[in-house]
Amino acid sequence: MLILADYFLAEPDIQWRFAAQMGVEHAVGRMPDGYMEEYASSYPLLKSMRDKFAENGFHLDVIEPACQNQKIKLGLPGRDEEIDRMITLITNMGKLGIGTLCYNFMAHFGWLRTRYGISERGGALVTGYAQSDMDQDAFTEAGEVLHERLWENLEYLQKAIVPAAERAGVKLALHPDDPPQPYIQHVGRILTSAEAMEKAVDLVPSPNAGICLCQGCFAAMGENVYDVIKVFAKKRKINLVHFRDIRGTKDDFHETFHDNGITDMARCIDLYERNDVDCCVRVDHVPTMAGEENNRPGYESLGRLYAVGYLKGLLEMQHRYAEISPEECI
Ligand SMILES: [Mn+2]
Repeated sequence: MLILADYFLAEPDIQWRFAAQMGVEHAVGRMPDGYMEEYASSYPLLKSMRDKFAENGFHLDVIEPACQNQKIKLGLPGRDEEIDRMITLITNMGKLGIGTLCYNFMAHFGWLRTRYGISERGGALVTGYAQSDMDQDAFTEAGEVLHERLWENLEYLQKAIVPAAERAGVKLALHPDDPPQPYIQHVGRILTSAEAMEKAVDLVPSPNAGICLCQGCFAAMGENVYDVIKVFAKKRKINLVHFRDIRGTKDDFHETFHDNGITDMARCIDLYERNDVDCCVRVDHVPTMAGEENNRPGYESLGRLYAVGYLKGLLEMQHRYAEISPEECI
């Protein structure tokens, strides 16, 4: 069964209160920006974070994201120290009952958007990405980063953290690349298709190695999101769901309200449940609505309230339907 969760900063803010008021009881927690490395290295700090959630009525189920870990991704000197820190984080999560780590393998560029004020339904503002908005002939300080090297680096990481996750009893949720472009300014990105995601989790096969099924990423890849859910659910590889949608293609797309994208969201919820997916689901990237400043594109409040309510309704419908025998439906 999918478990309704929301995304929280580590320190209580108004989003914590909104979540409590909406009846959300499970948390995907972000370690404090600027101090992620300290939290990832420290049992007492991570424990204090978990305890703060508990004091406010939330169970901290997921840590997202891991540290930037650019040396791991780019294969630079010092990557073993970053890997050791990631193993410490996973080990401490296991001790603290935080069951899932969501991490990504985007080198140099992380989550990337080129537009922040695109008009969606009713004039709500959403983010978007267009490959042509950036000079793709330009080089970054990362230089040319080839796919082959990234695959080697990912395998090196998986070989280290998958056994650690098994020992700790922690599930790994590898997030696809967003946007799913094979190259951005000569920096390769490898997790840009369903096939690549399958390959990635099978680098070191384990019941603990899985993915974050970020629906919007797979939609932007041009994948059939329903087939993706079925394939990864049958492999028991869905360890977290990001509930979001887009319009467009990987070369030019924008976010949407959760009920206004290219994907049938009710069908997605139905497929998770019918295929016995057991993990947290959280909304992501909400539109900025009337009266809001758009200071935090994708993370303002009103769109989030709407999205969580919508998701909660779909989940309740599905859970209720699953309890009812077919005869009772007639
Ligand atoms: Mn996502």
